[in-house]
Amino acid sequence: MYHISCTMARLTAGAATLALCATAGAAQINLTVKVENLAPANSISFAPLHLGFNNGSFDAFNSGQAATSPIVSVAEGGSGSDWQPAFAAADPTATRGTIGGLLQPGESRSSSFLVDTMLNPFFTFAAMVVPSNDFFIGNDSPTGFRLFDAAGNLLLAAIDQKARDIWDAGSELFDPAAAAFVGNNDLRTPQNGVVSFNFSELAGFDGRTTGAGYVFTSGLAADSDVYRISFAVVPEPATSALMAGGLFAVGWLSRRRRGQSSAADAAPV
Ligand SMILES: [Ca+2]
Ligand SMILES: [Ca+2]
Repeated sequence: MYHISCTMARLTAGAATLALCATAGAAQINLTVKVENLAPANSISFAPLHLGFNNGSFDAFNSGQAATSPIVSVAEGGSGSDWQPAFAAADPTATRGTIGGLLQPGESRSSSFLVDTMLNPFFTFAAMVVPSNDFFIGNDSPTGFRLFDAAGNLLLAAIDQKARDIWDAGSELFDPAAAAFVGNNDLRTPQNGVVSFNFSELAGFDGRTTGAGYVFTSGLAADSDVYRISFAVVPEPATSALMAGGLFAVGWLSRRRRGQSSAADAAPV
């Protein structure tokens, strides 16, 4: 609808069209997303971050309820092999992706995404916490993090996660021998519980050697910072090109009018 009116305006008007179309183009922005592991040295690492810019319709889990396969595929193995397709089915126009491989304490990683701020103003994320059997970070409310207002302005510079924000999916029993990053992740014992906050159980892995080679020490308190996702808008080449093209057209029109007028007057240009 918006783009149609832009096209119609382009057919009938001049400079006013430029402003309209520039606004429509600004709905598409390039956004850099940076993830940082803020946990203490030798504490938790994170599996890849699964993310989606979306319309707020995909709800991956609920606190106090049994975890279903989409969030279990993040919490028990980190792959998100069910989370990504479930997201796509619930919200086909969402922009989804992942960032990184293993993110160890002190590490950071960035990636850029082309986001339609009108269609997809909300941000949803999920990443497995390791070592663990079924721990993760993620937003319970699909509308909990609104990144863009109606005009496309970025509302949120960062999402900070503390140890108290870490979830236990309640799907696999605590067992270091079956935990990812310190044990055999192919093993599992069903927990048949519900999703709930839990970081204290992570201390049960203290002294275990991780897959990255460091000896794990949780060292976490409830208000320990563990993870940050930050957002920064980068200049959008397509918008710049559109603006430059529009300005060029206006300049060409005014030169052309001068040329016509001069020709009518039979005066040299
Ligand atoms: Ca929920
Ligand atoms: Ca568990």
